[in-house]
Amino acid sequence: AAPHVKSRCPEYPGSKIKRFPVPDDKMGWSQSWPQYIPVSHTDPSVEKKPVWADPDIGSFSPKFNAVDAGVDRTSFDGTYKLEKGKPLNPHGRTGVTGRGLLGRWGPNHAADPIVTRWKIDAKKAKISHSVSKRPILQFVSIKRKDCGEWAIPGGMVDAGEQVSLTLQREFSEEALNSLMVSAPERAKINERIGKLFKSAGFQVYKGYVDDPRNTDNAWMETVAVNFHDESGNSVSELPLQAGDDAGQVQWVDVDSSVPLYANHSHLMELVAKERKAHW
Ligand code: RP5
Ligand code: MG
Ligand code: MG
Repeated sequence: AAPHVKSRCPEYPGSKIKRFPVPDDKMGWSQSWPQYIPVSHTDPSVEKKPVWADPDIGSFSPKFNAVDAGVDRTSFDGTYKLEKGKPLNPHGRTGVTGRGLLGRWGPNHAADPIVTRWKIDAKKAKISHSVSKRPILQFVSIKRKDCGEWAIPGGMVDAGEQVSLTLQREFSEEALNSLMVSAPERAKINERIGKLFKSAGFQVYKGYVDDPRNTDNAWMETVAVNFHDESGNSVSELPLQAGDDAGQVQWVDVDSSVPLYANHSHLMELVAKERKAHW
């Protein structure tokens, strides 16, 4: 089974709320556990009813396990169960009920654009790792403002949005700061990255994300796609500038020792394997 560790982190992000501790052998819903008393939590930012969030269950009963009004409520893990009208996390207990920081009941769909190039020296020769002897990949990484962790510049799929568009949009917002420039400037940015993002890319992963914001009733899922600049002259020269929920942005070496947000280290491992790069 995919790891379910960050989804059980002791303190819920952006709060002082302590999750009810869930041991490995009590994760599954099929295990009856009468002593389980999870904490209910919905962040004030979600309760404010922003456009990206659902209303509370009760007044609201969307079609779960279906695409409903443009919102994809299906899970890559198959059909999820409901309990008292609320979706149950397919990977089991997390110690928190409600939505926490997540807007949607059930799956919250994101897309993760993994933009890579080879690490090169002054003479433009690929640099190999001294131990693995394999060439080193670099990817565009952002430092998340919410937790300070380095991550892939991913983001939520808007209602009705094509995932291919989310990938390009989130990359331009977080790594190129496209939200803060004029419309013509934004068009120029999209023209520069459009070719790379229009290429098929390598679909790295599609599924559940072990994200610290997950709860018993709301969780992250993603489609991660690798766009690789083999020659190093299409995106290498991009003027990286952090924007939106990113505090910093830079090219980071792909290496197993670099800690990353949520399950992003696992995603980078899959990219390294595919490209026969150092890991
Ligand atoms: C992670 O959260 C996903 O892998 C994606 O990178 C990210 C999406 O959430 P926001 O960046 O919009 O907060 O689970
Ligand atoms: Mg974003
Ligand atoms: Mg983001």
